[in-house]
Amino acid sequence: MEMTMRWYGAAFDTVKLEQIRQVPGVKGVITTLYDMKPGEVWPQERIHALKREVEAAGLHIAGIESVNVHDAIKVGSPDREQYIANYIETLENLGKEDIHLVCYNFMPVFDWTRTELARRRPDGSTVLAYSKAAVDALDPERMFESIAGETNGTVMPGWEPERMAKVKELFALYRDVDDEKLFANLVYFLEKLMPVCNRYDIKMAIHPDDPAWSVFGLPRIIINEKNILRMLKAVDDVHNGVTFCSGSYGTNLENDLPHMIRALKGRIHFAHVRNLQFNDGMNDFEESAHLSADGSFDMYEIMRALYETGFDGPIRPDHGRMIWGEVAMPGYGLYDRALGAAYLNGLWEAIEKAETRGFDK
Ligand code: CS2
Ligand code: MN
Repeated sequence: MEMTMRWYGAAFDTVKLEQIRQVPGVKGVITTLYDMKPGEVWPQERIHALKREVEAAGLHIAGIESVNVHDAIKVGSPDREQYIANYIETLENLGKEDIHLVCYNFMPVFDWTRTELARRRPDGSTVLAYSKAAVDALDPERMFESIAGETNGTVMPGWEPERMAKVKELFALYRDVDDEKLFANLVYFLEKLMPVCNRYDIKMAIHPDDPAWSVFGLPRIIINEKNILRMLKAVDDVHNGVTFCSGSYGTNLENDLPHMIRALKGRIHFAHVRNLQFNDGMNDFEESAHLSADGSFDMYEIMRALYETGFDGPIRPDHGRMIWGEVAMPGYGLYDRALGAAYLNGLWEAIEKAETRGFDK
């Protein structure tokens, strides 16, 4: 595995590449052209410039998160052909710049859903949290307004204000799209992408739906082992793979994370590792520190499953807490993600050495 951190680009991120460079073991960033709208073609010159900028700081681009998918592709409207052609052109431009990993998601309307961006924990840190009661009480059209005041002035991924202004139209677009239709549209999209992915060896890594169940009656498909295996089989090419995000699959306590990792062996191209603490079963959870003891997951078992299945892609500490007075994009401050990276590196080193040397040497 390769430890990385996500970086949104100099114009959007509060964290600097020079700071990321100082996190032990981190040589790669997962980045994006954050201002590109879903459906736009990413110009090769801009990808090239981004690459140079990252390399000038002594780092490299380990992958892209995300190239967002236009809603026309998800709902399967006739104009999807144009948007798929644009997506392919973007992949070509990434391939020409020697980039081989693309994370994306296939969630309708909203990307991840949280009801609080700054819930205070007993140690004074603040974290993203989800409460079913809050979701149930919320008019989805008000979802964005309800959290807009907590973004610390940043633009959150998937929650771009221009998109959120059109939430009503977006809901109308998905009126006739159920899980089966969404699945068929995903398969259609992936089949069209595979030739370019094969030509440039680009691994597509779908990010799970977060939380891993339907919110506001919208279809959700990338939520459990059965559905992902179905998707991997439907387009049975190694370039059709997944981003294993423990904090997203883990929202559903029925998902056995180490078991899923083993079942997806060979098709996990990217890993997001974070911990959650459940307060009232799945009705309420918050994003804890990465340390196993701080949340509900056994992080050692998650890392061990990745190790044992020969995972060799980029990994990143997913969201971190806001600590030490930092003001940053919720989930994406420097300090707690750096602690997460160090902890995950420590687990990995211990697992690797125990495996290769044995405990008694
Ligand atoms: C990420 C997602 O910040 C997060 O929660 O895990 O926004 C992720 O980047 C996208 O869903 C991937 O397309
Ligand atoms: Mn994630």
